[in-house]
Amino acid sequence: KVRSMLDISFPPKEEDTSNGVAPKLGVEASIEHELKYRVSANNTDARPVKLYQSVAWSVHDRLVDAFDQTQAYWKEKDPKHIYYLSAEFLMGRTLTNAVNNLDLGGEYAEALKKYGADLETVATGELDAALGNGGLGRLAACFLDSMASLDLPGWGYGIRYRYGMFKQGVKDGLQVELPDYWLDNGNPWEIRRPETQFKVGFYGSLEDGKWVPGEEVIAEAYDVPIPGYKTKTCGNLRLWDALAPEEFDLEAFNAGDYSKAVEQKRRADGITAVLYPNDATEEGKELRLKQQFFFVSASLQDTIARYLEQHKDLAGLPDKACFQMNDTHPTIAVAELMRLLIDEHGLSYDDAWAITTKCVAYTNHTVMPEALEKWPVRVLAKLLPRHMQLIEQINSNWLDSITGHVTAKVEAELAASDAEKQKKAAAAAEERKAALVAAEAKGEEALAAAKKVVSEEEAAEEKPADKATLVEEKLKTYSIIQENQWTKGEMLVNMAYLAVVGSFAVNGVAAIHSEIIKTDIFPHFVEIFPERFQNKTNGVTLRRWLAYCNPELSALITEALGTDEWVRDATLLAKLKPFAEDAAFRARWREVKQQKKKALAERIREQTGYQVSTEPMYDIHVKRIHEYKRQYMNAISLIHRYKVLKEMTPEQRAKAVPRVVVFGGKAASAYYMAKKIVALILSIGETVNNDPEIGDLLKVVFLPNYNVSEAELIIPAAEISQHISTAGTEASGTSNMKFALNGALIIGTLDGANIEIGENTGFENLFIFGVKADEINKLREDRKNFSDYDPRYTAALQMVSSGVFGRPEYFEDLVASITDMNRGNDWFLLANDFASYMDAQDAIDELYRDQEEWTRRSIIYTASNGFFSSDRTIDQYAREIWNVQPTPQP
Ligand code: Z16
Repeated sequence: KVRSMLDISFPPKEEDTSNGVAPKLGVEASIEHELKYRVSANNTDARPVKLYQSVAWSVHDRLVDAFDQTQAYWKEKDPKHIYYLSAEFLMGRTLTNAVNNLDLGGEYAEALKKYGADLETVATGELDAALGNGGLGRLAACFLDSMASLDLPGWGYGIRYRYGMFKQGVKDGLQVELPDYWLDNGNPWEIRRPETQFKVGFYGSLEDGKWVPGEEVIAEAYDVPIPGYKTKTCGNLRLWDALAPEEFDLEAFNAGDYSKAVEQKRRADGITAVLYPNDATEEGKELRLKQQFFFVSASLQDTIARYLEQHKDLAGLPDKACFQMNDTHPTIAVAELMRLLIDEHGLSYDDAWAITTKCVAYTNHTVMPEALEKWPVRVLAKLLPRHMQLIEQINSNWLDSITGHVTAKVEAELAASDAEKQKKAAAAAEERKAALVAAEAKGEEALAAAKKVVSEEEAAEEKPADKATLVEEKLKTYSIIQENQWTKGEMLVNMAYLAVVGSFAVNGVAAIHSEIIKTDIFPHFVEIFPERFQNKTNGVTLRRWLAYCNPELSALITEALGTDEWVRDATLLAKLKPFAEDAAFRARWREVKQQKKKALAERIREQTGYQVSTEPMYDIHVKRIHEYKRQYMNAISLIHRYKVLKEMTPEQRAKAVPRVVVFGGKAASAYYMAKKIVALILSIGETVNNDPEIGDLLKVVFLPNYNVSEAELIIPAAEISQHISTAGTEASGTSNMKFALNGALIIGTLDGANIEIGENTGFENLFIFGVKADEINKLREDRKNFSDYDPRYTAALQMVSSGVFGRPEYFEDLVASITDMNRGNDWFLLANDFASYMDAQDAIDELYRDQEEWTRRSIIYTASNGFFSSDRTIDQYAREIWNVQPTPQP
């Protein structure tokens, strides 16, 4: 701890534990108080943002009470905690969630009447906390909500980026990136803890085995209270900010060199400045590794410090702390925990390893090779020399421990493959012996000739492979440190392997994904520790993703079930099933959907200027833009749809099923193809939406800046949603669950959690198409000879190339990526899946004509997917991995 001089204790507590003015005031008085004193606006000029700020501060004070009480209770009870280490937490807005989880919705609504405002409008004054890219970061946020709601002692640990996920704009038909300065209006949801600071070192050297860092920064804590749903429990998300040492050490600052201090500040600021905007692709930048180590080191130091306040012996750490590593981003935790235990706390290597491997668990979120982090030894050794040394030791111990296993494997393989060879060799040797005997009988000359033949034959004989070499070769495939397959001679640390070796549990995020990681990514580790591998199918919080984003549908569900308990116990949703057969209920269900479509149409007009009707089917495709997610295939299908509509007679058009197709999603700023996909969708929209012949029959909308708040508006309005990744590429997907729970039907591939959604909902209720994951490898091999292009596909691409949507040169690369066998080569198999995708689309149009059946299915979706509540997921983590018990306050 750096700031021990500030560790003063509070004055003795009074009976009433509330520690601020506001909670002693009623809701109405507290809003007034905040308006006047904190926000400095009088009632008459309370503009929306100011009103938001005062309401937020008023809620903040109530959160702080819940937070202090929970944390004090947990400190006293000292239960085992789960620490969720994640480089990303995609929280979105907090106000609505906090008010409703605290069960204060009614009171705040009432108090706001005075200002002629409602909570929903006031809530739009808040900027999203977008400290994450997409699925992984949002999953972490859902998990925090569920941990608190299940009264599980747990904290999230991450980085307080000053700039979150960039804001996406559209200019001249292209994506532009704008900085996201989300702290602009202050942040009422965080509590700065200047008393909680830790030093984090970088660079430097090892002197007598001791690490002397060449650069040091200070990690300072900010706490974000996480209220559970209708429980006293309030968890914590602790985010770290980086400060230069001189910023707090005034003396050194004064004595030292001013410009050096400025430089140090600049470097420290850089660490927590901005989130890397890549979803499931890695940016191998040193600064990224610096961010990872920065938050991991601070979090581990913090945990150990708090543990040691109450316990003497670090051997007990595994009984009190579990660290869940969210993807490989925090994997340096394995080495850092070792370093802290050995170098800072004097444990032996073996004791430290025993503790580490009982404390750490790892979740894998992707099988995409470009996303599996591999840090060059050169980079790691420079930034973290002691950690590199420890990783080498971990690796050599690991390889030693499995040499017996690998040798036995090689022996078995040799035995199998050589048995045949040896038999042949023995027979040949017999023959040669006989030849020599025969030659000897014929005399000297014949014998000499025969000997010559025999020695030639022996030389030509296949030697049995050298076992030692084979063992060495095989061991390399298990090694945490491996040669770069592209850059010979460069050594890389495979962070996923380090995570598997250092963890007591490894899990995937959907059933199929957890199988694929066992067969394709870590098969050799499964041989050694089969029991380490688990599945934890993802989930989403029903609070944010149904109850609060869709209050209209929630009210209907609650009315039907006669209770709102389903918000806590999602399995109760199954009781909705009979209502699917009730025509009156279906009509009301449709009415709600219609209302949500209207809200989305309004948003579309605001953001894009396009006027869309609320009558057509709302078909939604929102997620990060990525080739594997195949927004491009959807775009091609829409070109075909446009072409067909153009070719129709007026009579035919009158019978067509109209659609509004909404795309949303960000392309990583350096992702060349993804940006072209965005441009193509925008261009198609530009042409189609302005074609008077088409009118309401088809609208193609790209809604800019898809984020958590936009999702809360979009998802409830969806009638069909698209999850069409190439089978085997999407680890899970989580928006598929949100759409299903909001009664949107799914068109999708047999990939990720789509499969389990199909199992729960009944596959006959989904529009499933495309090749299966186990066919992918073969199909990829066959691509060179692929000739079976669907004529609709070819014609649509021809329209792109010929400039129907403008800028044909700009789209040339994009077209080539799926048609030219030397450029991209259709890696994600659009051509293979296109025809079956179109069949599924036709089936959708057909079903939509039958609104009663459509609505029936919609209800079935909501009723069937309670399984995908993150409460279920977290309960499984808590029981099957973490061994953490609910610890509610009495
Ligand atoms: C990410 O969002 C995901 C994986 C990953 O390795 C890195 C990032 Cl930033 C996503 C997966 O792509 C998605 O399938 C999954 O649902 C999500 O993580 C949560 O598990």
